[in-house]
Amino acid sequence: MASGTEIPAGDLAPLDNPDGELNVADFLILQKFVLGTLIPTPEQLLIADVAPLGNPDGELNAGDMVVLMRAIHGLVSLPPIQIGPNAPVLTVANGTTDQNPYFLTGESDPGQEIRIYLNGEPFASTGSSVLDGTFGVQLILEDGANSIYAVVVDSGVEGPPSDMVALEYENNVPRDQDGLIDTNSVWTPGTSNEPYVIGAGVTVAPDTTLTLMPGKVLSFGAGASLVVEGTLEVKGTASNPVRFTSGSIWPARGDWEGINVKPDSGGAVIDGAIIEYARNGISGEFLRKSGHPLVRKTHARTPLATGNPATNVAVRDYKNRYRT
Ligand SMILES: [Ca+2]
Ligand SMILES: [Ca+2]
Repeated sequence: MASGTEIPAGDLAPLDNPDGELNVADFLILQKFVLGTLIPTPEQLLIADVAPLGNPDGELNAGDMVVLMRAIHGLVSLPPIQIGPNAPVLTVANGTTDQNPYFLTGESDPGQEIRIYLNGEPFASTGSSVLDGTFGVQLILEDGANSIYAVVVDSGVEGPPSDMVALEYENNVPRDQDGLIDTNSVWTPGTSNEPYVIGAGVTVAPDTTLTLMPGKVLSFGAGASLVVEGTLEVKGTASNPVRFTSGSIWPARGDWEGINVKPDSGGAVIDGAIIEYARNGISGEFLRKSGHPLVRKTHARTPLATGNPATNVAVRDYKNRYRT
């Protein structure tokens, strides 16, 4: 958990490779700092600043020389210096990608927990500490420009950030979708903002996540359905919902089947969706298992679920706008 290191105060020599001992060699380097013939690095300043004793003032002067000389002679003992963690390093260059989710990799001191910021918001954490000094996180990118950086988190306190990486996401996902989705996938509107057209139906395979980003439209062919054996995440918002609709030019209730979440799936979290013209908006036993409200801020212009919604679907902020 602890990511900082403790080093002995006053230990400046040999220069750039201190030996853990205090002697006159350390004093001579401090003297050069005080005289201005040698400029300390920020870390050397931290180590050299030993006075006032127990409450160093960020400056190097004769007082620090006196305290260090007394420490060298064993007349006082200097409390050790806490050096904070090094900033993590993202092993990714600025550039363009068509990968989404995007696998972000980086390096840090082993034992650290890393938090990733995406477009100014905390996106993910490595959770437990980084074991071997490398980390990897799947990021959900937005269309166009994305800014990414990482920080070390120690007991909830953030350390220094990595460099910022600018990543341009170019959506090349085919707009005609059918069959099995068996790799983690993110569908954004893309610059074209064309709908994703589902002809016969798609199935999200087990251990696979399909993420639908705000503003997107899914247009379903006659009798088509979205079957979830893995995980479905719908990240719409009130002002920018994800619309599940009929592909018919004269849409009517029952044109397409609906979203079917299988009992052994990873479940579905549906936020900010419009579900219309389906036979059953959402069906499945997924909610009975998890007990979580999974459908939020969603307008269903179709019956939301099969069975009894009160027991089968936990719903929050849900408005049934279906009219016969
Ligand atoms: Ca030394
Ligand atoms: Ca001082």
